[in-house]
Amino acid sequence: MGSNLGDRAEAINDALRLLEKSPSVKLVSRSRLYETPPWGDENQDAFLNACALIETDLPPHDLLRLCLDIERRLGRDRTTSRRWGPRRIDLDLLFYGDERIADNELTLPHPHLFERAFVLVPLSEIAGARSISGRNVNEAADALDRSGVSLWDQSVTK
Ligand code: PH2
Ligand code: MG
Ligand code: MG
Repeated sequence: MGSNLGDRAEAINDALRLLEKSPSVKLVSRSRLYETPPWGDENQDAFLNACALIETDLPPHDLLRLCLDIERRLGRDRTTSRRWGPRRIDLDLLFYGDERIADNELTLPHPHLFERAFVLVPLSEIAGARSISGRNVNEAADALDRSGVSLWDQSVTK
């Protein structure tokens, strides 16, 4: 999950609440919030990122549709074509068990997962011992430059 527009923490927490509301989703655990420098398109505000581990009986593409629907309900504007640009809320699927999928709609595991400290640092909090595509999440997180990635202090008003 990521947000860099408006009340970022609210967007992520609202997304989690809506996910949990689905009868097909059980929230197993969630990471804390991290403030992270923008990746890919550096000319934008810092993100808050977090990861959640869920159990679901939805097949991957149905889960993707649920995520897109939640993004829409939280006011995500997809009319702007700026790649990697600012967003109110972004819900990305990182992996789904050991499934490998590559079609027009969905690539799993997420193709950029191992390049991004903003993904691996929160992910290692809730799934550090897990292996994805044969790589251990904790080791991959430790191997990345995590400069600028910091635990977000919610007692500080931003
Ligand atoms: N998401 C992107 C592009 N860049 N940078 C950070 N720090 N966090 C994100 O969630 C993020 C990003 C595309 O979805
Ligand atoms: Mg994304
Ligand atoms: Mg996305």
